[in-house]
Amino acid sequence: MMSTLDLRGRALDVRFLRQALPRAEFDVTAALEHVRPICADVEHRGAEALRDLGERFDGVRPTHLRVPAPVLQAALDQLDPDLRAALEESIRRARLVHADQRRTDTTTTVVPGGTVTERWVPVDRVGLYVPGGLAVYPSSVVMNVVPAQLAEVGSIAVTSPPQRDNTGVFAGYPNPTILATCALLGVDEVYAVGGAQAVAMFAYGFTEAAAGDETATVCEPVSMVTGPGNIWVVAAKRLLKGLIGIDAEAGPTEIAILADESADPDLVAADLISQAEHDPLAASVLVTDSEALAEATQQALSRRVAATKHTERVATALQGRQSRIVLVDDLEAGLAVVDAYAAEHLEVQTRDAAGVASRVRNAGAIFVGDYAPVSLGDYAAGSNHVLPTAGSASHSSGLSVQSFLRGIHVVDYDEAALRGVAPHVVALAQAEDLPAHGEAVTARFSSAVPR
Ligand code: HSO
Ligand code: ZN
Repeated sequence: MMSTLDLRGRALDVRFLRQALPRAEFDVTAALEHVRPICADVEHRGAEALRDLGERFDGVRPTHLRVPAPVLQAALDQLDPDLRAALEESIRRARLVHADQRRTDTTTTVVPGGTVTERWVPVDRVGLYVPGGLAVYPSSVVMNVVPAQLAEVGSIAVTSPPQRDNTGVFAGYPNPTILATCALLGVDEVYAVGGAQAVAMFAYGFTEAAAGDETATVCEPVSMVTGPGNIWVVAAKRLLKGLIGIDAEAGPTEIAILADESADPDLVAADLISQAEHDPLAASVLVTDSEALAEATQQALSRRVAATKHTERVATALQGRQSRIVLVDDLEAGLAVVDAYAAEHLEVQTRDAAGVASRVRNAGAIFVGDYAPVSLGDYAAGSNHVLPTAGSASHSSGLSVQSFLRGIHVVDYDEAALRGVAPHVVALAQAEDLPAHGEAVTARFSSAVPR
């Protein structure tokens, strides 16, 4: 089912490993040219452009770009009770974990009379993108909104594409489960806009004049856009980055599993399939020093892939160039491979899984042992599921409270403290041929230069 990469007896330097385990093709650069005119259209024509683009790309011309409060309430009222309970538990656990990520301000006394305080200030306003269509992920609403709320972001808006199949009160609006999740989380500013145009809407904002007995709609520009999306959304985020902050460019999802012969091949197969289910471009990688496990996993995959709901999508992902069973000499080599790969999700299914996991350096999130599958983290572990993909786990972390905070250094020196360090500032300024920098300090202590 999956092809094997036999690295036994090979020297495992990072450059070689990166080439040997490529990601799927995900060409954001090419998509940039398509989204550029879309974003410009939203910038110049605002609401009218958003409606036209909704009609063109989502097959729906939304009557109201902003979802009215009664529609959000209707979505919550009709939410299946079991699903509501699951979402509530997911929210509760995520809040527990993310509450511990909150930062407190710190003040360092550098010298008597000279302090630097780091003040953590939340971003004023964020826009959260929630995909629609094939991928309807209320769990992603939770994973984006919870850290933003715990960071105390003052204003949170959500957008999701209008669904062409919606009927009744939901006609022309996003998926009702998405709307209900927003209502559960207390988010009341929700837009029926998807794709690249949604990112542009958040970046530029729009105003729509009142029509008839309706009040005007104003979407203020946001400082930051987060949330997963398809390639058009990713391209728009890249294009507008700078004007807005972004979380990360999320690529197709990935799971790597580091396993030895103690692992259960059926569980390994189930977990590889679980993430392959997202996308034909998803990557599933098994790294093992056990040929027997590799063989047994192949057999388990054949059985499970045939029986699972999205057989075709899963099979395409598992057979793509981005998915592999990697054979290594020993766990040491396995660790080198998973570190070079820097998976979005890494499962460790080995003896002393916790010990092995503690040695991993590069991964978006690590799942330890037989009872912590990635699906648990996707929905209800309390951890965040917005994680770095495409190897970016080697330098970035997943979405967190920190993502929505800025640490502002507040510098407060009195006269004596500045006087004490003045010669050093002057010396450094002279070394950099920036004498006016030094003069800004000495001006406070002499009147050598006329005021
Ligand atoms: N595994 C995905 C998140 C997700 N899974 C949402 C199910 N729903 C990326 O981490
Ligand atoms: Zn998932």
